[in-house]
Amino acid sequence: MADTATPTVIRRADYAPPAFLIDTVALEFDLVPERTVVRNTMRVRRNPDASHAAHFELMGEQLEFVSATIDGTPHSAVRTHAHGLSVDNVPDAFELTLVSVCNPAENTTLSGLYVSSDNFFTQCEAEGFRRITYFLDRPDVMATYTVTLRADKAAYPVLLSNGNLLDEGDLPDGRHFARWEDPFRKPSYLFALVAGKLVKLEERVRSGSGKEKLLQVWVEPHDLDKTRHAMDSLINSIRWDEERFGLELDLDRFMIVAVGDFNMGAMENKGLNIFNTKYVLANPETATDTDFANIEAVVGHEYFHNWTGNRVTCRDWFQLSLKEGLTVFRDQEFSADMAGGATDEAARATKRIEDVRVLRQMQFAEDAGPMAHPVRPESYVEINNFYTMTVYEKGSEVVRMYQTLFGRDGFRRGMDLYFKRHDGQAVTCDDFRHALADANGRDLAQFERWYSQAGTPRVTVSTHHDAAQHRYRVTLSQGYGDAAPAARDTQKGPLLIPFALGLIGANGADLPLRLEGETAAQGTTRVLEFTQTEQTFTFVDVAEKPLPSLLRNFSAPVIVEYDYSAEELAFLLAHDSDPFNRWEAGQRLATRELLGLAARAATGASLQLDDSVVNAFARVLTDETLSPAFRELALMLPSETYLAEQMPESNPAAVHTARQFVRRRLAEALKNDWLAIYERHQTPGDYEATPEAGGHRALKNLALAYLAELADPADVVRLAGAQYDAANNMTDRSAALSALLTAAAASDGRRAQAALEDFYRRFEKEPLVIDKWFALQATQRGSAQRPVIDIVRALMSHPAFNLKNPNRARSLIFSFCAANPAQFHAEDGSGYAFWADQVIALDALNPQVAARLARSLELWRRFTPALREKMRSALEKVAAQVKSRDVREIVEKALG
Ligand code: B3K
Ligand code: ZN
Repeated sequence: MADTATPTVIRRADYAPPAFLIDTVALEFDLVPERTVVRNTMRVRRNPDASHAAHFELMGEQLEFVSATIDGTPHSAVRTHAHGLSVDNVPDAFELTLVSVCNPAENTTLSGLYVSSDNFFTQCEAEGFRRITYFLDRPDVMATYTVTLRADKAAYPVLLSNGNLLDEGDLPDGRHFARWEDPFRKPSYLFALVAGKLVKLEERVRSGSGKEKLLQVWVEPHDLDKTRHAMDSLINSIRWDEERFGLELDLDRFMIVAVGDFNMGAMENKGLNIFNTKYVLANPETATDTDFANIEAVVGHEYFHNWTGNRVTCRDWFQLSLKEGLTVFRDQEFSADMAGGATDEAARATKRIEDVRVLRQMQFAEDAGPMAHPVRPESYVEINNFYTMTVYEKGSEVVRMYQTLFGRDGFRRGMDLYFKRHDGQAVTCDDFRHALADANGRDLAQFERWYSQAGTPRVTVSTHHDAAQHRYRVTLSQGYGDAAPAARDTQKGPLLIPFALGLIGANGADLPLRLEGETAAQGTTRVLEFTQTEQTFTFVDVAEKPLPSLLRNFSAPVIVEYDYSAEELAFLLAHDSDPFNRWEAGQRLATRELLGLAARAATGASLQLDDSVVNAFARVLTDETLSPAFRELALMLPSETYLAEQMPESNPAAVHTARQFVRRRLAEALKNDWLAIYERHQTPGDYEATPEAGGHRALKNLALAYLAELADPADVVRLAGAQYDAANNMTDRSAALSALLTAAAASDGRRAQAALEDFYRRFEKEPLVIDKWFALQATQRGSAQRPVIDIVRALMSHPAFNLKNPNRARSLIFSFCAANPAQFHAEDGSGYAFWADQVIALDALNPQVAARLARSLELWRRFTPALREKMRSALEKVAAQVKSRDVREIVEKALG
């Protein structure tokens, strides 16, 4: 597994079509954990569109070669080598049969064929298929597959693969077989098989054209009571894609399988989606409202890939955002439609706010560091390192901008043309852009820069009101500010930025908008097409000086700089008709205050909170016209990670002090309001997984979390303790436990300890809940007497901890290193030393998971000097010992 040689850089510019094509693949598996034999028969021919190649080159990794025949006769000119196998002297078209052996039981990378809880699973994207058989493992080689699975019937009663079941039956010696056929051509990364002791929830539905479809959710037997929500989410996804995009399920059968050991969220294998249990299993006792929402989103995401990814796939991995950005956009729209339909803007906005918060906190940070890359990267060493926030989330924003420019109908026209042109093909981001441009009669050449330029654009706004002429001028200028070196090299010129804007009058109402040269006003929100480095838009008939509401609904993934006063922000928070910008105003107000306080905290100066912030928060808190879900989002302060990144030098300790100070001040100043909210938003009776009920729980639990900040925690210990005991759902129970842990810092902590013990006993048999138990402890506040690193180190030896299980590793190690900044960045460097040890340990087991963890230190250059030096030594320690290409790429880029 070790790649000791200098890693090869793969470049987009070097793309060449494959010299050979594979039309059909017949796979036969004899499934045995330690020694699975795979027989692979391919129909191969030369690619008429490629230059002649002397050899047929197939990729292979961790395979034991057994035999090769060409057109039925043993072939002598087959050479195996470090990266696979070459066949010399091949005819123009031939049938090649290769037999090889792999070892799923020992496969801790969870890429290729592996064993989890004694069952077999596969994960092939991006380059896992070559760990199963020798193949031309690249997405522009599309074939139809038939798959025969043979295994011991008692140990592996269920045998699944892509497509439709052709045949099944018994074999001698207690074995049995199943044969599957996928009628659609697909790239190898979409291959899947599952074998084991699984049970299913099954449902038959009719698709839009009246065809019957069999839907199944497969899980381990004890989890059958947690499958209903995933099934409902699947049915809703099928309906939604028919209604919104006219896209129908193309197979007779669609299966989802849950697995407890999985590197990421889920995988869109054709007709056989494989999911991390975290994104399938839910019932009210074990899953939070957030879990329910995430399951709906991920089930939707993988289902939507059936068209955006599978029917039309990527030509090469540089085009990854073609399927991922587009499919994230589709899942975001699905969730928004499920929450608020097409018209409830406030309900849709809560989803939008959550998505933008993730983008800003994670993607903007990525764009500011050594891993910065365009939505369509130019090069990579390990493709698995490029399943990034940029490719996914910024990619989704890029797709959203087409819809913002052309409207829902124009976007749909573009999608229709895209499928008409490219169904069954492996294509590029340019092909997608051309379809959108052609369907809408537009030239989108400039828009291409969104795919090729890295870094977060900054839009600086200045305004001028001419009271005599009743004109209002808005001048926008764009650039990238002080971009990271990795981003700077890619920046060539101005972007086409759809900049949505409104103007608000003194009474709080939107003004009708008429641009100079127009005969009449058109609406109250305008999407300005901002294409120059600097551009001025002049509005006429503006008698009084308005307040601008900028970048409504976050119409482009940019940073907006405009000098609002605190009063103006409070006004926007109270009046903006755009719910996203109402939230945004509150965040700007809080961010500014918090950064000022953090700067003071860094010098040890005393802290004081401006009344304007308390008053603005009080108004939102008590405004019963606002939905509880919106209020919860508006009252949540920006995260410590986000705030630290906004400082000239990141100082996590100072940010923590400032944010804690503000939380406590808001808790104290508004104590009675929080208590009233806590009472008013109870949800008695049976648990309901609706957005409304979830909004009440969210606001109520936010109140509890603020109350837990009070210097005297007696009240909250009583409330949270009672809530913990009485809870009939995981949202309330985990929120109560979290509040008890927070309050423990100011009390003796016995109640928290008792609840932690109870929680463990109660859910000992529920791995996903035990993950929460680890995560809650890893992200807790801690104290000087009891730093969280000590707790985390102790938990590493807990019998339930297992480094090989990615969910468990994430719940303890990643939670601490990425979600507890004040403790992780402890001055003594203990967090970094722990991080280095864990990256090195994971590197030997599972490079993909290790590489994710490795990224926790990539912004080290932006921290205060003392931390910076300690981070550098930790990175150097990892760089000296790393074995995998995955981790090496990350730490070498970080050390640069
Ligand atoms: N396409 C997969 C991700 C595969 C990651 C490989 N390292 C899941 C998804 O985006 O739907
Ligand atoms: Zn995806």
